[in-house]
Amino acid sequence: MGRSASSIILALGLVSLFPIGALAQPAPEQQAPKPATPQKAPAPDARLYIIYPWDGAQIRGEFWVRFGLRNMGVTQAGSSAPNAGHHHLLVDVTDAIDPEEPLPTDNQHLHFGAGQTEARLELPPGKHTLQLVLGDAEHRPFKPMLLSKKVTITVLPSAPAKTSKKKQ
Ligand SMILES: [Cu+2]
Repeated sequence: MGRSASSIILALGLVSLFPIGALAQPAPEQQAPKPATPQKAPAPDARLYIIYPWDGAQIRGEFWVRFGLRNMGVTQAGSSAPNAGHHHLLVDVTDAIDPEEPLPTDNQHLHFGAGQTEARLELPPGKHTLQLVLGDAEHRPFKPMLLSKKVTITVLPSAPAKTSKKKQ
């Protein structure tokens, strides 16, 4: 067997291996670092908490959620004001929050990028959890994360209408 035969085998091996390697390793351009500022630390004595509703509350209908933050300030999304962030309300979120990434935006991850400190919610009857997480200018958690205690509430079905059995 000459040198050419082994070259062919080597070439075939490379051809078959290449696509697997390409799938396993992201292309270099996808690994380019994002132009992100480092995540900030929260104030050491900061506390994030839900003022209302309290844990175990039973609620009928729409309700206000009131956000509490001590020893830090509330600012707008995009603002890099020192010692400040904006609120995010997690509704029925069971998966852990990624400590490095911006919080998702969907109906379970509510952003209050104008600096709001309360929100009106209407949830279907049943048990629900609410939790706050403070986010930085880029919607990322602080490092370490500043989270509130998780509050569990029960939304009661709406009261039966008194006129529901009226005569036709
Ligand atoms: Cu946000």
